[in-house]
Amino acid sequence: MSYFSALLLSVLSWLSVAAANTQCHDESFVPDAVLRVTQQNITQSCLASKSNVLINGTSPGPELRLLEGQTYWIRVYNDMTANNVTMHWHGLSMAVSPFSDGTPSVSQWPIPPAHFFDYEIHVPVGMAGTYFYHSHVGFQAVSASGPLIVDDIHVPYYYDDEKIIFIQDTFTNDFETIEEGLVHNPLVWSGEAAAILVNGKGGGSANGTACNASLSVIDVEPGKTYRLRFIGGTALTFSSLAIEGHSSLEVIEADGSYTQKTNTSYLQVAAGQRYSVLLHTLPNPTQSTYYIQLESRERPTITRGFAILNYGASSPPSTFYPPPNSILSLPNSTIGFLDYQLHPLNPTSFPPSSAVSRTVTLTVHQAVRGMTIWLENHYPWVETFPTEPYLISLYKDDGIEFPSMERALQNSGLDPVSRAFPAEIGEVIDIVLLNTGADSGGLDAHPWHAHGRHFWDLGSGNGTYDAVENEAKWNGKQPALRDTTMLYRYGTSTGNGTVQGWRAWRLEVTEPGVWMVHCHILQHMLMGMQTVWVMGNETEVLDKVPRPEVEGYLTYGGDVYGNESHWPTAVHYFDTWAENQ
Ligand SMILES: *[C@@H]1O[C@H](CO)[C@@H](O)[C@H](O)[C@H]1NC(C)=O
Ligand SMILES: *[C@@H]1O[C@H](CO)[C@@H](O)[C@H](O)[C@H]1NC(C)=O
Ligand SMILES: *[C@@H]1O[C@H](CO)[C@@H](O)[C@H](O)[C@H]1NC(C)=O
Ligand SMILES: *[C@@H]1O[C@H](CO)[C@@H](O)[C@H](O)[C@H]1NC(C)=O
Ligand SMILES: *[C@@H]1O[C@H](CO)[C@@H](O)[C@H](O)[C@H]1NC(C)=O
Ligand SMILES: *[C@@H]1O[C@H](CO)[C@@H](O)[C@H](O)[C@H]1NC(C)=O
Ligand SMILES: *[C@@H]1O[C@H](CO)[C@@H](O)[C@H](O)[C@H]1NC(C)=O
Ligand SMILES: *[C@@H]1O[C@H](CO)[C@@H](O)[C@H](O)[C@H]1NC(C)=O
Ligand SMILES: *[C@@H]1O[C@H](CO)[C@@H](O)[C@H](O)[C@H]1NC(C)=O
Ligand SMILES: *[C@@H]1O[C@H](CO)[C@@H](O)[C@H](O)[C@H]1NC(C)=O
Ligand SMILES: *[C@@H]1O[C@H](CO)[C@@H](O)[C@H](O)[C@H]1NC(C)=O
Ligand SMILES: [Cu+2]
Repeated sequence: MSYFSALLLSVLSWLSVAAANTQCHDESFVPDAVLRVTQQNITQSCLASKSNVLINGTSPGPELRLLEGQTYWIRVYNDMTANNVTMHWHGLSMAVSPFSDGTPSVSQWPIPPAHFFDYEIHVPVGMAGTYFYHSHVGFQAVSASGPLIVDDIHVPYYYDDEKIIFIQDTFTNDFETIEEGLVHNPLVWSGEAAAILVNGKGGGSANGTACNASLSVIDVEPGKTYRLRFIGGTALTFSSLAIEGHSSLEVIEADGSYTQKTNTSYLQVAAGQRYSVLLHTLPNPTQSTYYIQLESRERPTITRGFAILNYGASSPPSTFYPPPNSILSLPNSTIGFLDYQLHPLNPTSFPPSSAVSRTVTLTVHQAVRGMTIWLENHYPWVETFPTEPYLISLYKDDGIEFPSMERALQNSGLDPVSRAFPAEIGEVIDIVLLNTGADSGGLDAHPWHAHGRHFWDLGSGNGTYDAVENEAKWNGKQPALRDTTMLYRYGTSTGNGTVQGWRAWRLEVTEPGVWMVHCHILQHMLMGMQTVWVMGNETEVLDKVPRPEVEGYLTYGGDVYGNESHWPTAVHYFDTWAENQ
């Protein structure tokens, strides 16, 4: 049997899951976790108090811990009075039921103020790792996010303890002002990050101006092994970071997949990326504290932040402040970090280049058309498109035609009518992201993120992508599975439209669904740097949850959105799935 038909068979058996259970989530239904979203004024770092979207009253929100192999219901309350919200389970997309991915322009209507929505998540065994959750509405995710850890049944690496290092940035203006500016004609830029935060705190400097705010403290003991889980929860900042006095870090996980141990002395964490590293603490530390230094890269100015690695845990805990100057010299160039070095811990079903059925190039370009917008293969994705969530449109058949593969194949993979990239179940696609000079000639670096199935990250380069030549660079070893990797810039400017830089992914299309693929810089998203992929044909996509069960999802504030006087009735997708196995 060919690789292709074996794949199809496994998919067909999965598809037998058509009927859907529904259940009324009345007072007898107890969600596994609850998140409450509010809009409140808070102070962060050295900045004046401003409006932020918080989760359970904090930014980052509380840590969520799931166990692989289980199904969970997470209830999200929108306690705001004037804003919609959704929650996206970043990196877990393939584990969510069709309406649980949390994308307001694709998988669901947003949760209206004073309403709640129950998200269903089934984490298969093998998905243990480091994730996060965040709002997918506007610029809210600058603060509305928190760590999500999927615990292992059997941990493949030994460590004594683990610590989360949740990285965020913050800006002088509040999220609503920034959002208005980014879609304004002409563009009103957000400004550069005013601070980098670790676990919600941070001081340092921005563009040379010092900020002496108290730091987060990571308590450790000598002579132990810690798993540090770094989470790139920033809006804009591409962080380069290192730990004073601790120059050997071993990467063991990237974006929720275990890797073979890979040594590095520093890390680069872009918006949307996660890494776990093993840190072997010093047996006999000569200082009681060491700085963790973080710096922005690929921006016109440097924002610097610090946290503390503390061997001297004391009660009551001490307060620590940033050093007056930089302590560590972090590399200036970001290009190619860990590329061709990360390999999966256990072999995966990595398809060889001979199995690739199609190569899709996704060319990004910044244009000024009054507004400043990002185009993908000449099309932007802005507030005016789509006008309702894409999946909902497909169900209602009232706005968007189901994407045509025929039209897409004549247009580099993008169907210009439905503005989607269609893909057939069973295809193996190389997706090649291409960077180009803006109208002004400028170049930017972009952390591209895929919802849906994780891709094998094939690497990056400055010339052109050649599948066979690139495969040779792997030397028979497999690339790691990722969900967010960098489209680098290979210079700060070039000609208008000149291609300079590529990143390639290999994607095995196995499950029907509608998934976003976008740059994870929140500013760029609002300026149009987003795409949608429709995987599977109309029957395959829409029969996952058939009528009449789907009705409650089709209108804003519909039956599946609960409120004070209304219990929602939700589809139990994975219950059905389990019963049919
Ligand atoms: C969030 O807050 C609610 C109460 O306001 C609480 O019931 C819930 O457990 C909290 N969630 C987490 C993950 O801590
Ligand atoms: C909250 O912050 C916003 C700026 O983000 C400000 O306009 C508003 O007045 C503040 N509200 C309160 C109650 O302090
Ligand atoms: C909330 O979402 C609905 C549906 O997309 C939209 O009509 C409404 O304007 C949104 N409200 C706000 C405050 O953005
Ligand atoms: C950074 O600081 C320099 C010197 O004070 C100033 O000229 C420049 O405008 C600042 N840049 C930004 C982006 O704030
Ligand atoms: C990684 O570094 C450790 C020491 O920190 C060393 O023992 C090991 O051999 C290194 N591994 C590789 C692959 O270089
Ligand atoms: C930062 O503030 C702390 C507490 O007020 C103070 O002890 C420290 O000297 C300050 N550091 C600098 C560089 O100003
Ligand atoms: C990075 O560039 C700055 C300014 O050009 C230079 O001072 C610094 O030494 C460089 N750092 C490294 C690690 O190369
Ligand atoms: C950049 O190139 C595009 C496509 O050729 C063209 O429409 C646009 O006017 C150019 N922009 C500038 C500023 O030259
Ligand atoms: C990338 O290629 C372009 C065109 O050949 C060249 O101008 C540029 O210097 C290269 N950049 C890097 C970082 O090698
Ligand atoms: C969709 O694909 C399935 C195979 O998975 C096939 O049986 C069906 O006929 C296709 N439907 C359409 C509308 O093409
Ligand atoms: C609560 O939901 C029900 C059913 O969707 C709706 O009729 C009612 O208007 C909602 N109440 C509020 C206060 O929004
Ligand atoms: Cu971008």
